[in-house]
Amino acid sequence: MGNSFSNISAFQSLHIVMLGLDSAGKTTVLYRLKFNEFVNTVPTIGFNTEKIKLSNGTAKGISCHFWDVGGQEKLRPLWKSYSRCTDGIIYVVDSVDVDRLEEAKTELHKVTKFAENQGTPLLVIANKQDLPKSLPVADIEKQLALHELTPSTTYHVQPACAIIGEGLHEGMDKLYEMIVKRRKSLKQKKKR
Ligand code: G3D
Ligand code: MG
Repeated sequence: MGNSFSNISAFQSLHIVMLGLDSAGKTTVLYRLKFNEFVNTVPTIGFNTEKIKLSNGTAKGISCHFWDVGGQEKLRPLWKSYSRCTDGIIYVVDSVDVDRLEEAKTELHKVTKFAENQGTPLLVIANKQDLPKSLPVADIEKQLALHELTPSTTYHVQPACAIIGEGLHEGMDKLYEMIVKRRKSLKQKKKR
């Protein structure tokens, strides 16, 4: 019995890393998911980590261990070790910060090219959609050249506003769905 997601037990914790340039909204996403309310953030020096049981959507009840790694240039060398062998990568983008989209693209492509990250599902959060000059998801997808990512990378781009939490649960459902699909296909490959 159960649905198509039943092969990940509610007791099993998923390991999720959250990356993105400084000020994209990563820590706001983390605490919004944790407390279901807005928490004022300060720039992350190093990382924040939280165990969160998802409370909504198809992934409801699933435990996730999130690592929110600082996005300042001097901290980005850390991304490689934090993203290694995770179940999923969340990449948060400031949809208004058009001037830094090229930089965001370069850093994202670097991360998905690491050997240990091959095939790890990717959720791109197009954050700050509440702001009037925010770029629509189609433009973000294009500017980040997501179609040029390694063919094994499955991804979803989710418009969101981390301050009020809009789009976050939908995004987590998509990520969860991609993680389950990947596990199934890895299992089938092992059987062959
Ligand atoms: P980071 O962890 O990626 O560095 P933070 O980013 O979570 O610290 O957020 C950086 C700033 O963006 C914060 O504002 C935060 O409130 C704001 N922010 C995060 N998400 C959203 C959003 O969806 N919409 C809007 N309008 N702002 C958002 P401050 O003023 O503290 O720098
Ligand atoms: Mg932060």
